[in-house]
Amino acid sequence: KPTPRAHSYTKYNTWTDIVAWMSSMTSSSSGLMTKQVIGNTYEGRAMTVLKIGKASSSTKPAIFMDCGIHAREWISPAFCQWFVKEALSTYGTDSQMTSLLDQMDVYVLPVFNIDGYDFTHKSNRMWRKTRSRRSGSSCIGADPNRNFDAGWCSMGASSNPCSDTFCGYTPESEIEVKNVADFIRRNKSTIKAYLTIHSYSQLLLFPYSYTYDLAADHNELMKVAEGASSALRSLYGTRYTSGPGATTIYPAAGGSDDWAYDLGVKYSYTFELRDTGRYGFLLPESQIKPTCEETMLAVKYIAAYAGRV
Ligand code: ING
Ligand code: ZN
Repeated sequence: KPTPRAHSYTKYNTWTDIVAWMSSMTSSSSGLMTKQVIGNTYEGRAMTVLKIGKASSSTKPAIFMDCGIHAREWISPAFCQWFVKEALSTYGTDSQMTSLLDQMDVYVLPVFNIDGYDFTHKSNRMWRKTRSRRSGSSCIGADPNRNFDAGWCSMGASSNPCSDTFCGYTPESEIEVKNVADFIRRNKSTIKAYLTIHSYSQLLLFPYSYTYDLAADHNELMKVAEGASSALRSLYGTRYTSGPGATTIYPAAGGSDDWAYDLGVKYSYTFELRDTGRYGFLLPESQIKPTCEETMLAVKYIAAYAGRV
């Protein structure tokens, strides 16, 4: 059995590496981070949410962030790992991170679509969907970002199980989607922001994607997105475009941000990280550090805004 490669924040880590990393980070966090299993994937892997924040006797507002909804978007789980490292290592020294974690809890799901992520490391680097099977079709998986109960399968999604944007047999038919939706429903009263990290295109999207109608909070969501994008750009000049999904990228129903928003999580955003297509999903490891550093500024901006009193 080969020795697993040591954990590195500037490499694309395997699921096995990430499991070991979650345990060691939790143990060494001095109580700042706890982990909880929210359910298993289709293939039986434990979906673990990391809760980061200073323990408090009163209820704190929270943010939920997931990475790796789509298997091949490797920069996304790399960002969640970077975020956790930064949160734990700068708490107590960085004033913004300290007040953020004093006032709020951040729930991080480092890899949403674990079965798919593992498959991209072992068999097909360009796999996007889950790995669920159903009798009646030889095609595998559904698109988790078409499987949420938000205008489900009405546009920009396919009812063909062989399509890369297959919406699934019913809303939340994918167990990974159901596990996350159940967790957010259970914690709905505390969750003020929902952030989901994808790649690529350098976009900061917000509802709606399932309709061309503007969200009730459109102006505020746009203002916050533009503030976050300019914070991001301040580091290396990377340009992001902000706007509603339907007109900024393409119409697509069943997405997690639209679902969270309609549930009542107002600050609901989809990030599409670097690049704009030169490398696409195959972003070189040399770009992990700058991408994560600049994205931290945008995430901290939204967190500070959503947690303001
Ligand atoms: N893009 C997203 C996708 O799922 C998206 C765009 C965002 C769709 C929000 C629906 C809702 O297609 C990538 N790159 O996955
Ligand atoms: Zn994606």
